[in-house]
Amino acid sequence: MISLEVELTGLKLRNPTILTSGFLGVSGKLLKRVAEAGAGAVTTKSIGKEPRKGHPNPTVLEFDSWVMNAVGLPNPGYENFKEEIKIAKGQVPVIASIFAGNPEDFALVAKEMGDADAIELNISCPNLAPRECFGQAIGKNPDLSYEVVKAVKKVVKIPVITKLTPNVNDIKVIAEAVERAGTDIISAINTVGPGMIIDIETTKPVFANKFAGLSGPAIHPIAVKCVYDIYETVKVPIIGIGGVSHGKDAIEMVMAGASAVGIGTAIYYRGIDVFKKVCDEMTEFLESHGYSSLEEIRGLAHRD
Ligand code: RRO
Repeated sequence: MISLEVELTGLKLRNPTILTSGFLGVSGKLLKRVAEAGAGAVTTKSIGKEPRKGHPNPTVLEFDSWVMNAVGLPNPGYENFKEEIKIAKGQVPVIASIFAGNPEDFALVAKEMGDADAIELNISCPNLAPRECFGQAIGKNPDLSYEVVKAVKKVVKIPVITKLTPNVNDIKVIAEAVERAGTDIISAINTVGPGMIIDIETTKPVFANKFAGLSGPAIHPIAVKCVYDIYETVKVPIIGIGGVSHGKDAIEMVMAGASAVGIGTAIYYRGIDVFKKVCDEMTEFLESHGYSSLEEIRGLAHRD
């Protein structure tokens, strides 16, 4: 039996499937359930300095090939969330996703996440008004992205993952900036957009927030290209996120250069067992093609 174990700078995983930050990361109990269902690591919903309500409903809509969300960073604030991380711990590494509006606040929240096994810096959420300097307002700017990573690296010892947005001219520029600032790992991508949908009967935008980020199978080719570009630019390990629903999608990500993959939206389509299913399908692919490890296929798509 081929081992799917992977090690990302300081983070040992029993398999390369990671629950991405999102709706199953809101409580310690839910994170535990995902670990029990087979994930190699789990990520919390993004946590900020203050409690936030998020956008009004509808916030998530599912389509045949993609999901749209405009959840709007709802969270109880870091003080009220610390206990959930303690509850989630035990089975697999717990990654605390955090967001803030400036480097100082990122550092402040990061310092309080010491019970987590790693921190993910969300500088890539597309669902905020431009006047709110959160999310991709930071991640679209290489200098700001650099400052955030630098500030966090100064105050924490656990591995730092930086999550990039695809909604930029050139993701290589951002990847280079966050590596130079000391990020240990890069995860990519956050949702694409935002986009919008209009109800042609009522003539109104369907989302209360009007605009929403896209995830799921439709964005997978964009995510693969981003991972491919990042792999050409940096040395740090990459977590490939975006439309990973089946083993073949995960294999594609690894061939583009990913060391592990994030799974989130696929839970809507394939259930919570998707982590185990993807691992079984990856193993089956490797065995049937005569490969003996994931290492053997990492970055293969870059060969001439
Ligand atoms: O909460 C959200 O609306 C959200 C976040 Br924090 C994110 O990083 N990506 C996304 O699509 N939605």
